[in-house]
Amino acid sequence: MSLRSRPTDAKRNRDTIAAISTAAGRGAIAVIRVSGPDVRAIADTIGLNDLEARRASLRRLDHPDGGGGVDRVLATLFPGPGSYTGEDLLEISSHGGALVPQLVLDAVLAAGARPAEPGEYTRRAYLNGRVDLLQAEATADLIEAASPALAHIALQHLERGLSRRIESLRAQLIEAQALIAYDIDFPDEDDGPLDPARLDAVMVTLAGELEGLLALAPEGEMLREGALTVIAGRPNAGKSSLFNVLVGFERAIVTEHPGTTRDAIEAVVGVEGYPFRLVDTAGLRDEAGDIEGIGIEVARSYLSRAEIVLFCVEDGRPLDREEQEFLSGVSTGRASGRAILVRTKTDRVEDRASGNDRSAIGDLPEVRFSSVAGAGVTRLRELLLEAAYSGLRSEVEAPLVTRRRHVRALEDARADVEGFETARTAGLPPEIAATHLQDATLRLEELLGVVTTEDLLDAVFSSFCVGK
Ligand SMILES: Nc1nc2c(ncn2[C@@H]2O[C@H](COP(=O)(O)OP(=O)(O)O)[C@@H](O)[C@H]2O)c(=O)[nH]1
Ligand SMILES: [Mg+2]
Repeated sequence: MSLRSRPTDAKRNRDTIAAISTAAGRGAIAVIRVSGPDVRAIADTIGLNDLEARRASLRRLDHPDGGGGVDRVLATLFPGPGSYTGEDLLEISSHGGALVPQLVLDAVLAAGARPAEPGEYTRRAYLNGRVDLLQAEATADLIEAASPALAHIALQHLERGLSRRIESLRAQLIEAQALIAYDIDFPDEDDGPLDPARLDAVMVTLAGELEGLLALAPEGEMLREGALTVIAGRPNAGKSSLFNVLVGFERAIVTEHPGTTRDAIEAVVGVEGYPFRLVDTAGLRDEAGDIEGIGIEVARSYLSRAEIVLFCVEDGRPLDREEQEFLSGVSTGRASGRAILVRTKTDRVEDRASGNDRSAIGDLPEVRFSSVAGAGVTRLRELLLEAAYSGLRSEVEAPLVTRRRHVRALEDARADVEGFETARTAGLPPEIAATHLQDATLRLEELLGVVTTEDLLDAVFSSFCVGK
């Protein structure tokens, strides 16, 4: 694997790039950004000559091939290296809409820039040392955030909250290696040989912090797409009605007839700013007809991935064997311990014959709910938050990893730290054991982007939008 740049990349990274950085559509203004060594020359060619650094100037922008003005714009030059990208950067605020920003971009391209690739501004910011890789990812997270909770975390990462935490872990790893190296080089110094307690202390802190970051990681990942919350239960149990109450408007088909929800319907809802991806599925039953059968397959495919299962049963009706089996299946599956029993239609309990079933199912949390009377919603929201985000909510300011890439790097680092401890306990020579610590350090450096490969950068930046 090649570290950092290939020759072609080096050349590509010297191009001057341009893109419309605002979203398409009707709007008062649009922002076109131009970055690279030729920015000033390009600015001169399109009528934006002699721009004062970091001061917005109202100018007429011309097409370099003549034919009159394109727009009146506000142009600001941010000279490198103190700009977003670390290069000379020109920001042009033009009028918005479908046409004008495109004409401005055309003029800039005609003057010698090339169209920017997705994420290329931030990639350059990273390559020029303006941000580390975690901050670059946080930029994308902030743009994509659909929930206040993710936006909050992304902003924290943008301000190096996570980076500082990882750097401190890296410093501890290096300290441990220094202690070992000192012991190897000067085994008979005055202080005597390395005090194992000192190394132990560093290793304990390190392992604890890695553990802490990994413990909250599943919640961090859930923040990106929402905790997958599958509403399950027999036909007519009140699933779609529950879905509608949670979504807050009529979206699923609610029907008197069993089996009308033919496929899954999804909606992302925010509970106190935390995202849940709600799925309404067809009822689970084995004597299903064809159409219902499709829905059941959908339900099962979701269930294997579900973080939470809201299992609906009409209040007062005892769970039959199949339902009980299903629930015990859930609690041994992925959504382990995350099933919530929803006793539905509580407004109708008097109608029912008898036998209010109060038998607790294991220690499943349960809620009595009525979509008609609007009862149980508050309790249900609490249970949802508890099931998906309890760790995060109790440690709001803790840096949180939000991506698979982060989790993998931290898990690898943890394995390396464990490898070191095993080697040390087995009495291996310290310089051999310490190679595990070097590996762990490398994992964290990759996480920060201190060392990286082009492949990794391509993977990180390809998910960005053009203009970022
Ligand atoms: N009285 C009462 N009826 C309800 C309640 N929730 C749902 N229903 C009715 O029960 C039937 C089935 O509801 P639905 O949400 O479609 O169930 P699904 O098949 O599980 O999706 C419909 O006639 C609903 O109007 C409730 O809280 N109270
Ligand atoms: Mg339904």
